[in-house]
Amino acid sequence: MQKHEMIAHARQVMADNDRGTYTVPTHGLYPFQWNWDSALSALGFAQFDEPRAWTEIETLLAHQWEDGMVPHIIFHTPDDGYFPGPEVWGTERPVPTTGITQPPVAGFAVARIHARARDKALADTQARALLPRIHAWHQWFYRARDPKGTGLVALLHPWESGRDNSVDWDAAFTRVPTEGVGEFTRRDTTHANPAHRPTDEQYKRYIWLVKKFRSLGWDNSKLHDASPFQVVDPGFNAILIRACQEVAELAERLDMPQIAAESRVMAEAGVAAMETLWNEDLGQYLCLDRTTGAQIDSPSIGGILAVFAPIPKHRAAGISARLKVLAESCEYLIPSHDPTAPEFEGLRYWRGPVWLIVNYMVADGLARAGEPEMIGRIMGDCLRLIETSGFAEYHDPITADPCGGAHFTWTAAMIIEILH
Ligand code: 9WN
Repeated sequence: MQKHEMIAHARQVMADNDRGTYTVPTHGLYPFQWNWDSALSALGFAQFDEPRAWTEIETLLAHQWEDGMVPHIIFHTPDDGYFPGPEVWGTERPVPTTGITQPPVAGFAVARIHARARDKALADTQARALLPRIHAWHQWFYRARDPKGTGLVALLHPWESGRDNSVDWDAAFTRVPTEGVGEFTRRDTTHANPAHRPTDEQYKRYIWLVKKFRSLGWDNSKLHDASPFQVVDPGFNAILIRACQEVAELAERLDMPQIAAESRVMAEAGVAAMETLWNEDLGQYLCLDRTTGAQIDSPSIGGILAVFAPIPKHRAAGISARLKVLAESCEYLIPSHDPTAPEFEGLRYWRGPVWLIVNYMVADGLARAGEPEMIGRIMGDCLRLIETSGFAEYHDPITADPCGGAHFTWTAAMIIEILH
């Protein structure tokens, strides 16, 4: 496929999923606005329609909670094609939202869109309006999800990670009960192949956590300590740290010194604390189970995505070396789980498949760290996957089989990013 054809196709996917002021990840499977999908999709919009890109992030942040949290789903219009819908979450917001969050990539997206904006006046106005809200979200993270001030935030629900059924959560999930979750009907498996999705057993635990947090009135001053699931994910923290750093730099340029100074402090503490997640045997970062205090022995993409943060140069070189090893066991980088590990499943969601958004962030981190060796391979694999199998939600790293939902917004946005 020619470059211009691929871009045209990607723009069509984005247009089809555009609901005017926000995009849905894909029609049918995900009929609402998702947090990190929107931020990453805005990067794609910005390549051809800057006002539309800003609107995407504006809409997301318009639904920020009073305590600073930015929810993971905004249920703009009713749709019973997705479970769990607003009635399960019961957050009682004017426009219903979930009560948990997602990777805070919006700060990075705003800085990047601002940096390459053609309409500088619009970019300045938008960034000035958005930065205080994004900063409040970042501060919320360290207040609500790092109450002991370790420098790293914990996830309280796998859906917060964006990597819902990663092997990383398996051991910690055994401590989440299933009693009392009641009967429910999943809707995802009517839109996508059940073999590509999480299991029913995992869904029971996802719902148990939702009900637990709901019983606490979604009060974020209580949720952290009450949750049996508290996992520190290097990938998630890397996104937060990078966002804090980008916000610091942009705030400085826009003469917002307090936001700049506070953001810098959060980013520096985060980078220092990331070191506790490094695992020398595997040559990558690992998750930490905060309830046991132990590292989680699971070689997933979370520990590779850590390179998105401004980690020390020798650690970025370590991640590049790790990618070289991973490249030997798959056809397409980057598998979301090490293909040589027994838990690897090439088609099942976050237990093996390649996700273009992760590839994009890892490649960006490597470039920033001055470690270019694997970037061409990663970006080339993204293009080969789409050429072979279309704009799927995710792809098998060995066969390129398209998985999950088709016609996917952020997959299209990443192709637009890569080809521009
Ligand atoms: C739950 C929308 C979202 C992504 C996540 C991805 C998947 C939802 C689901 O889809 O999660 O949030 O129901 O499976 O794991 O990263 O944001 O594309």
